[in-house]
Amino acid sequence: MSSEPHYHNADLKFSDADIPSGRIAWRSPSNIALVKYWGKKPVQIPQNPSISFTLSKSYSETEVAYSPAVSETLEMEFYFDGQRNPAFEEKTASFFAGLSGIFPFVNQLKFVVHSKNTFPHSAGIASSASGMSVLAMILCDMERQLFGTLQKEDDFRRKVSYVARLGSGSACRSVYGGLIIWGETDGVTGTSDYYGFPVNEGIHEVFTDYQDTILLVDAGEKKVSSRVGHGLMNGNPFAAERFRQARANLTDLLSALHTGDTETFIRITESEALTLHAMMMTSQPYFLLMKPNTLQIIERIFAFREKTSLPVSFSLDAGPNVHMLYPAAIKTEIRQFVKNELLPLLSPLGFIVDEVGKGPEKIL
Ligand code: 2P0
Repeated sequence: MSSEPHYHNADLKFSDADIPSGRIAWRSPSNIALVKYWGKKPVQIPQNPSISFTLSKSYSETEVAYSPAVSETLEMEFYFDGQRNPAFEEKTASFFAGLSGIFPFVNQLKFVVHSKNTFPHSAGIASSASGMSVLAMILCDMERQLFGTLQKEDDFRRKVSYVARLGSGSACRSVYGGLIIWGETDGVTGTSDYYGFPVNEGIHEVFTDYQDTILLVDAGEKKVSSRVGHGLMNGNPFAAERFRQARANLTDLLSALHTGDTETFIRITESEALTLHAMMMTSQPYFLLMKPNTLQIIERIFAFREKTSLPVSFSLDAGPNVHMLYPAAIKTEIRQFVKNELLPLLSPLGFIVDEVGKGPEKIL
């Protein structure tokens, strides 16, 4: 069992005469889980380990300007796409306030946050993953710059991932590129319930530049948040079996990722996507996040795979959009498939051609 790191540090405070001003900006990607996290214990501890691909083009870009607060309390303005956004402001201010034991300096500062996404938020593309991981990057980078701590990259990333997890579970996996496990996993040293752990060593080359075309079926706000969905797993009659299955799937998927076994990859990732939504349908109250065109697209993918024998599969996040996963080598065939068969089933926003990415990037 890896133990919880202790990040509370009363020394991370400025002397009153020395409260700095500055600006810092990062870009952090979303991720798509292959084995899903759905169900958690306090505080933000997953009921089962999950693994994801970090994406490349679907990211949040956030700039934080900080200056001395007028009073000894955290002050914040949050602008999303250039507009003041009270909902995000409240969420981010309460995230920062909850971190005042880890970063006591947050109470001494006023923050003006400007953020934007390259994809529609709240549509089941993990916007909380990119949005919360980018804030965690910024806070830890502030600590590193202003207090001279976290000089070792491993220590830095681990703390970022720990902090991101407190904002949103899936966010802790966006802190690194490639394949990331979050949650203690049998046989994988270094994995933890408290932070994500990259597992890119020994991965078969077919999976190192995997593609994810995100088919936007419906980009509206969803009716049931992931926070509520996770909570409903507490009363779900299939929960214990689901958590056991996820563990077994993770072990089998890891082995497929090492050997380049796309058949097993397809079987496990598609089953994980459908099981995630089955958990929603079997919760009380039950709910549905798939739309008719979600199912239409899935059936088209089944038929296309049957006809062509190409290794293309789907995954779903907590929303109606379909993530179509395939090796880079079949990009051309997939582009034709999207154009010929899938476009009429998509919302006006169309699709995003994404792929496995390298993780967060500092921009200021
Ligand atoms: C995942 N999802 O593994 C799963 C699969 C969506 C579907 O984690 O409550 O935003 O903030 O920890 O991480 C989405 O839930 O939930 C999610 P919180 P989060 O990616």
